[in-house]
Amino acid sequence: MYAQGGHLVSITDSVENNFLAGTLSTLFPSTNNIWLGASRMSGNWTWTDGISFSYQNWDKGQPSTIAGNDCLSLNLPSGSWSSQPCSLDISYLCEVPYIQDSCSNVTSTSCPIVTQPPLPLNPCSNGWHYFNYTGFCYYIGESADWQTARTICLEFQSQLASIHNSAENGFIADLGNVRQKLVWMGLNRLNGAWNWIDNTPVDFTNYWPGEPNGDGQCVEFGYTTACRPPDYGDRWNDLPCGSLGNFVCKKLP
Ligand SMILES: [Ca+2]
Repeated sequence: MYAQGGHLVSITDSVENNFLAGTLSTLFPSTNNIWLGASRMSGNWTWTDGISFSYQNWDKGQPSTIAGNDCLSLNLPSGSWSSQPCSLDISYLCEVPYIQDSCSNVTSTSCPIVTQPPLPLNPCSNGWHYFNYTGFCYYIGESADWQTARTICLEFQSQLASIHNSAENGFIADLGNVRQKLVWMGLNRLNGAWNWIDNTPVDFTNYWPGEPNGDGQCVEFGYTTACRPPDYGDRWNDLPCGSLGNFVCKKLP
């Protein structure tokens, strides 16, 4: 599956859901259920490609509370969702192109229906969140100063997170709820220059206007205050490293 450059499909709204259910029912009239790319193996339902699990279309009585029914299937032709044992051997659909409108030509799906068991949906360990865009796993820890946060990440064989583009910044901002909480990242100038603790290049920054203003040696997502508009909630700020905050660790699966 990954070798073909795709992933199990995610669904963001009813238009996409109805389009997929209708199209698949027509193309594969004998198929009743198909895997989608979501599971609750980490406790909450999440899409493996990292998009928000906001749109939902559960069938009556679903998702099942039965232990082990932790993977998401699309029922055909109804388009309703149910939770199924992840070991179930049913068809699955790999990534499809983003559907601009419901009239898009369905023959452009990037990989075919196949009848093989799916690969594990979340390649990260329990409590960690996979972001398909970067290929890394992320973990949110709580209430530590910057050095303690760094040590905790190292104990997990990870590093305080480096951030290299706006997609990764947005993913971490949502994951860490940074509009409500101070969240440390792996950027500091303890040796005079700004460095990521994992030694990756500083090729992306996203500071508040006026920051970094030199009042600290470590960098956090500065949570929103009255004088800072909410839509700037994913911006950064330098702060004394001894401040207590949540933090984000990052590692490969
Ligand atoms: Ca500052």
